[in-house]
Parts: sequence; C-alpha cells; structure tokens
Amino acid sequence: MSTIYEFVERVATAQSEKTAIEKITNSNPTLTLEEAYEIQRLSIEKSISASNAFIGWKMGLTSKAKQLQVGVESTIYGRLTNNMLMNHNEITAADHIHPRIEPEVAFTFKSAIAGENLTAYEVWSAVEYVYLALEVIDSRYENFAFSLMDVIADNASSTKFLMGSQPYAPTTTDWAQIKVDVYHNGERKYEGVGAAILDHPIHSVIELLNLLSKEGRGIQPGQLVLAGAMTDAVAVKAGDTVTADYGVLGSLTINVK
Ligand code: 0L1
Ligand code: MG
Repeated sequence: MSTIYEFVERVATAQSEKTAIEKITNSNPTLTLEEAYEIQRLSIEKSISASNAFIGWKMGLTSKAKQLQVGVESTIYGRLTNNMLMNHNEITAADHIHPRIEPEVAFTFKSAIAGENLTAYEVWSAVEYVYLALEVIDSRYENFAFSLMDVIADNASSTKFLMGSQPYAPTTTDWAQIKVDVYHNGERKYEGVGAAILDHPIHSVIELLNLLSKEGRGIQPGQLVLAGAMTDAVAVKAGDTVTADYGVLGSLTINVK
C-alpha cells in the first residue's frame, strides 16, 4: 500500500504537469478524511515552497447541482495560492486536462475569524468585500471521476479563478437573491441564484470555519474565500467563451484559447 507521501508526490506532480492520474483510492480504498486533507495540505506546501503564496480557501460541492454532477454528497474545502488567481480573462486549454468553469462569489476578510457554528452576524463582521468570481476547476483524475477522499486530496479540483474588478460592500446586496445566467459560446446554458450555495453564500464561510476548526485553523485577515458554485460547471475546450451575467452587479467572461 502507498504511503501518504507517495500520494502527495503523485497528486502534486499531476497538478504541476497537468496530467490525468488514476484515483488514489484505487490503491488505498481505506484512505481517511484526515489523510485526504493531509495529502491536500502537503501537496499545496510543495507548490508554496516552489515560490507560490497561500492566499485563502475555496469551498466545493456547496450546491445540490454540483454534488449531483460529480456524485459526491459532501461539502469540502481546498486551498488557494496566488498563481491560481488570474490577472486576465483567458486560459489555455492545453494547460489543462479537462477544464470546467463555474460562477461563484468570493469574500475577502479584514479580520481573523475562527470557530464552530458561528452565526452569519459574527462572520459578516470579519468580511471586507464581496466580489463576483469565476472558478476554473480541472480534476486531476481520469474522466473527472473521483470519490470524496480523492477530490479532497486533489485540492477540490482547484486550478484557476478570476475575480471581478469591482468590490461590493457586503451589506448593499442580498447575496442569496443574486441571479446569474451562464452563457457558453453565446448560448444560455445555466441559471442560478446565490441561495444555491447552502441557502446563502455566507453559510459557506460558516461551513468552512466548521471544517477548519476541527484542525485548529481559521481565516486570517487578507485571505479570501471562494464560496462555491451557483450552477453546474461548464466543460470547455479551445475556442470557447464562458460569460456569467449577474445582472446589475456586472458580468465576467473567460475566453479559452
Ligand atoms: O469547486 C467545486 O465545487 C469543485 C469541487 C470538486 C468537484 C469538482 O471537481 O467538480
Ligand atoms: Mg467551485
């Protein structure tokens, strides 16, 4: 049976070289949740020691639509590093395995917050801004197929994300009520609302803090959190364009070359 360190090597190499691998639970079907998060942590440590910086967290599988799409019924978290944050709205298909794009919102934090079962009121007091965001996910597993432990170890399929230019003050908008229409090559493919993310995107941060508090961790000032998708993810290839139209709040587009 492979050791945790062999899995870290396998996952980290697949992430950096953009190659598809067999599910790691094929060689260790008894992998635990704690071991899966440890593989995630250590593989991201390798990326950080290769000159990237840790900038925050993502929540994954926060909607029923997403859970049904991938057949995993549990919310999970992943780690975000600065090389994942896009500085222009283009990705290259050849730099990915089988990329998918999904509409999200992101929170930035002005103060530290940690703890279990916090209220929305307590979490909002630490939030600085809310941004529109598009996440590009790219599972390192063959055929985008995995179990809960596999996807946790693979950093919740994170690869890139784009944030809108406009920060929104948290209190100006009811983030559960926001609507999004997702266009794939000009055709409307999905529609969603903020409430698709655990009834309200702030609940996703509460859930993240519940998960982190089991490990004695929390959110630090200056970090950000991608809250989760409002619709299914759109599978893309070279030449495609995905636009998420959030109505009066604005829109975000990613071009795939
Ligand atoms: O961001 C997400 O919800 C993705 C979590 C992992 C599952 C997937 O790759 O679709
Ligand atoms: Mg996502």
